[in-house]
Amino acid sequence: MFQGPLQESILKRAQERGLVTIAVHDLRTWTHDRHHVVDDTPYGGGAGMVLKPEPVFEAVEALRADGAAPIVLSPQGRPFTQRLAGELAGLAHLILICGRYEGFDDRIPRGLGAREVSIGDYVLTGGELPALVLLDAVIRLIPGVLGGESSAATDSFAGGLLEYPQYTRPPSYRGMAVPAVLLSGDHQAIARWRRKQALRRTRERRPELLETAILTALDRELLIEIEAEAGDLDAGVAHRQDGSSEVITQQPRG
Ligand code: JCH
Repeated sequence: MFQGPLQESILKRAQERGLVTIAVHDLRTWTHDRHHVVDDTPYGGGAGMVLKPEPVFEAVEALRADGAAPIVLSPQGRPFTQRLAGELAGLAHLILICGRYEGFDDRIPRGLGAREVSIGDYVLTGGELPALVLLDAVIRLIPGVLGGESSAATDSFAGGLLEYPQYTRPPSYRGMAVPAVLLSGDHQAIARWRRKQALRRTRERRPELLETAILTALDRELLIEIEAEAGDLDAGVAHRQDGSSEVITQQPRG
């Protein structure tokens, strides 16, 4: 499950350039029985199996010589965010613990003093894909991993807002034109348009992000314009991207 994503593109290059080292270990290495069993039935009954504590503790004790930060991937974890990715990118050594079955003996995260992290409110079959998601988000924040121009600092979420819409050639495709302002060469108008679009998208798709975003005085002016335009739309006034507008008349149905 790990070699595919880790042996492609940016994550592959980061490893080749020595910016990050990733080792994958099989928990069955730290079993002592003939069949290398890592799961057992849950106390108290119930369907399925849970991951046993012994192999996980022995694995982490063998691997954490330098005081690495253990992280258990789990649907019960703290939500993984860009902020947490940034925190983890500042740590020297992470140990990502991936379970299977119906979860973990609860003494695993507790006894290891591990962070528990969830990549989202849906149930996957194990922790491997969450670990890869976390690795991808963290590794791209390590200095030198991305090219200098595509700085991770200017990403969506870095400023707490969604990204503005982007366009490339051709200028018109299947009846959809690139907004004229982007072809105007007016850099100030472009910056203002992009900021307004970022605010509009955030308001429409993720309004809760506006509560915590860092907003300037200009942002608050733009949000007032956006609100007014949304109110107008309810009242039957359409605004075009070029700034013109018109009243929409609607035939009564029936
Ligand atoms: C995992 C499972 C039923 C867990 C076993 C280990 C993480 N964000 C996120 N979604 N899913 C996971 C995740 C991580 C590790 C494991 N499973 C499967 C199945 C469960 O409760 C009924 C819990 C899922």
